[in-house]
Amino acid sequence: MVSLGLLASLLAICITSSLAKRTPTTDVRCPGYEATNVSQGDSYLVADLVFAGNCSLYNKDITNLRLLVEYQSGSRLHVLIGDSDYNVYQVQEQVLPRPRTQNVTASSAELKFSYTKSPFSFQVTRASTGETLFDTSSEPLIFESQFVQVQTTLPQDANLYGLGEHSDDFRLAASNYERSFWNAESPYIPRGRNLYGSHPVYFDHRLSGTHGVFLASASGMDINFGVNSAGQRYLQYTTIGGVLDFYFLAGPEPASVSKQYAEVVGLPAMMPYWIFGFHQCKYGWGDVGHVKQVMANYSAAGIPLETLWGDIDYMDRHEDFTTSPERYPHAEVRDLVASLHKNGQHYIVILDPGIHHQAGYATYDRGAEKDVFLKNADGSPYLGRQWAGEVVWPDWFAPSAQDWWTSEIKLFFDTSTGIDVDGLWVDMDEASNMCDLQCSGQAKAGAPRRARHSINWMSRYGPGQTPGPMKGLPNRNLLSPPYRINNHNGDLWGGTLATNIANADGSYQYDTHNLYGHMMAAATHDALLAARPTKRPFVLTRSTFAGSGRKAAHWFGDNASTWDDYRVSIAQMLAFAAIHAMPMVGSDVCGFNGDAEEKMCARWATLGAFQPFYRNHADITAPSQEFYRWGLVRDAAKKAIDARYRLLDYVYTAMHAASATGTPIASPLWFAYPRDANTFGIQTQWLWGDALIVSPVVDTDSQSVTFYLPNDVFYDFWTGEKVASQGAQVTVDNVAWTDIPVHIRGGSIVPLRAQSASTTAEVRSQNFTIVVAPGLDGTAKGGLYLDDGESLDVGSAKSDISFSWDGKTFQAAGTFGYATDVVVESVTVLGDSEQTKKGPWGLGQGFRFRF
Ligand code: MIG
Repeated sequence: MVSLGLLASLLAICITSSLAKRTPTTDVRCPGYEATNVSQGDSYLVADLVFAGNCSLYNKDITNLRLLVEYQSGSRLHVLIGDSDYNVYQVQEQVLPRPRTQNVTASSAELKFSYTKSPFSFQVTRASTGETLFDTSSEPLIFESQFVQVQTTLPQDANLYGLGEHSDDFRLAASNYERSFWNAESPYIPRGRNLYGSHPVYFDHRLSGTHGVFLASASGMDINFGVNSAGQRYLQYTTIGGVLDFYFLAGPEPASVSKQYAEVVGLPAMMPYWIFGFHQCKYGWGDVGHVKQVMANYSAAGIPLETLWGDIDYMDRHEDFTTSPERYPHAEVRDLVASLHKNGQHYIVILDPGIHHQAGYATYDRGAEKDVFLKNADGSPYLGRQWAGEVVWPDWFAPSAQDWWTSEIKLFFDTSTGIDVDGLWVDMDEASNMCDLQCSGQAKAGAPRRARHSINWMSRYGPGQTPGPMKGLPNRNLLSPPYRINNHNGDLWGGTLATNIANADGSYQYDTHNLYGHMMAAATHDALLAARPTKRPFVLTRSTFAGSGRKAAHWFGDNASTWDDYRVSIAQMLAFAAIHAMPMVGSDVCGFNGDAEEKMCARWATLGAFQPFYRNHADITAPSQEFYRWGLVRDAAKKAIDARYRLLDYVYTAMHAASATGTPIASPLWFAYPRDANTFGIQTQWLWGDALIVSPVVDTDSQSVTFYLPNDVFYDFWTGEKVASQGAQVTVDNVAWTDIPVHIRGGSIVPLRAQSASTTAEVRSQNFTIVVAPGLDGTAKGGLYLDDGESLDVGSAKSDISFSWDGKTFQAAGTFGYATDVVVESVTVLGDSEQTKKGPWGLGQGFRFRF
């Protein structure tokens, strides 16, 4: 299946590339726009942008644009350019709620807006340094109905990150590089291609500070990095529609940009504690007996297993909300779940968006009854193909879609009569369609269905503006627009839904394609919340959009069991955790496609243990790769999980900070050492929380690693040994297959459980031991957040404890609302003369003592 899909997409690339005219062949220089009727208040500027001549590269130019500039906060500047009639599509407010302006005065803001009247261009500068951060003057703005282009110049030595989802370098290539956004099924996560998600945000890191640029657009687009004829580096956005809705984020510290971005797209969901446990999945577990065997094998091998996952194997004829009567009888699956729960373990199953188009299949019947499926222009159901065969697709904009999805989930996953899952996994939600246009016959463009818009948009439009429907301009070619983005599936509709299909709110798949998975994940999250109102929902989604972290976690799809994908998993994790406000991410450990090899899988077992989402998963055509299958892998996994679980509360504390403030749970070294240029290109080491640096062996089949330690003091996590560095490459040889180098940064205090356990529930009853790693100045600090690990609203039943060490005195202070019998057994201060004080100290109140 996978290789067929790959062949098909390669074929599509070959066929379409000859047709593709992706960049203007003419050297006509478009004249751009002229800014008129400029009016300015303390905290905003509005202007008309009037087209200054003739250009029409692909479509007719939109002659009247409207510019709105808002000083939204001291660190956030909003610049919106759209048509003056507000017909051009904008991401629906309920899909991506945008922040309201706090109306700060322009003079108090860190980011300044300035513009050139004709041809219109704009600049964003940093007030404190006068530095230009964004400047569109090198090329005139082009704004046609299906072709929008704007360019900014970049510093010659720019360090740019983000623009996921991709499998390329974490620090983006400087030139001859293109990022395309069109969510797509992407077997083997090809390099240089559009993958499953779209996050049009980048961080630009400079020695003088870091800033972020977010283009709040779901439109298909290409972003090109190049060098112009004047030798100047640039970044160019080319979209096939939508408005230019920019949010500029001032930083200046790297983590402040992460927080400011989370303020725009939403703070990440707080995860349940148990989700940090180790997960095992596989496509192709033939029956429930096999699953029970996996569970037993883990237990026999003494490897902690937190969660088992059910792939589409559990379903009857691949229909959502069914169990196979022969292979996964309902009663036996319930039995499996009961025994997992009895052990403190968990169960999660998959759902696909394609709903079998089959009268008598109850989920379909109820959905048809509630009118929740996408339709052709003539009102007939829009058909496609997924695992179940001929399918219809939920229209997440349909008024009753959420009700229908919620009630299906409540019914099937009923805690007392159904499959009592602990979370849900949504797959194929790009949406991935195995039979694109053909299944429905060539879909024809039709009149949009009646638009409904209930949101009050006024505040986003400046004084006196009445918004239009913002559901997309009429008379566009929605299947084959004249400018072709570089989609690896060829046409926009290749391997997905026809882009001329209207959603229930009058918008089109052409404009909303990149939101499909984001919306399915959100609907699934909201359904779980309705079903289990007091618990934090857990949803894992393959397809994402900016802000998906608010409701979901993500894995990086169908990678391969290769060393290269092992390395890439680090860059992908860094992009999502540090840049895209999606902390709970990870790759299929040991790789999805192909055969995992013992040494690689051993390394990957240790690598995954220091990343947020830790799940071993493989394809139906791949051999089984559970950790107990090889001696080395078993030993590596045991050691790594032991460390992961002892650090669970440290990581959970970082997760809490991520969800409360947007601080990343994992980040590149330059987040902690922003003035050390040696760190800017590092993509095989990372900060795990803010105190640990992980530096795995990354070379193929190697036992050596060379990593960088900035100018600071560190302590080996495994031995406590002090390592002073002037900022140097360190080479370590003979790294055992079961080992991974990890260092504690001087200046940190790390709470650890004194012992690990076989489930996260048992970990919670272990006592703590605290490690103090004094910094160069002899002091250190850290924190510990505790709650019950699962309640959505913990009220005051939480502890938020700060630890400090001034060289002589250790202190724990803060709030202590979470009741626990667990104590701090000991505090160890690392250093030349390591010292330990034995407690116990209770965690019901603060304490301090001298060494
Ligand atoms: O085309 O449900 O990425 O994790 O095992 C395969 C079967 C469909 C793709 C997912 C993968 C999952 C598989 N799915």
